Amino acid sequence: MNLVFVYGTLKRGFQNHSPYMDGLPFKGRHRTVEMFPLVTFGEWLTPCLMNDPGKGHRVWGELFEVPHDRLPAMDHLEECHLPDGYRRLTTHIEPEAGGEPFEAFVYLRAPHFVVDIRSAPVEEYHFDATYVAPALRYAIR
Ligand code: PCA
Repeated sequence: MNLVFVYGTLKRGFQNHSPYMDGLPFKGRHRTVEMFPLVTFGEWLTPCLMNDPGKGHRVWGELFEVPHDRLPAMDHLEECHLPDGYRRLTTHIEPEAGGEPFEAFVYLRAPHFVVDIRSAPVEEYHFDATYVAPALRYAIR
């Protein structure tokens, strides 16, 4: 079992949650211990936590328990196999409900691959109906 902290479209009710995380145990709202820039970028308005600790905000997201066999599809969605994709790394997070920080996986992208930034850094990503999920992009382009 893996702990995965999600801050973007993998959160409950967001576009990529049901296809990739349906039925996985929700472990509550959490916040990163370190600050990171959370921005949207590119023509698909992709939310992205930039691997640039110390800038931006302590970021809010949701923690889930993810079995090993569910990780490959999530990693593929986040383009971990591509040079400019996200990387599933660990960071410390803190429960909103209180308690000690602990480590969880999080998808981060190297700052030099985050081009065409469309928003100022925020502490929480809110639902954006104009986000275009990867599976739908072929229909637009
Ligand atoms: N999905 C992942 C990373 C960015 C995104 O949209 C998440 O929600 O954490």
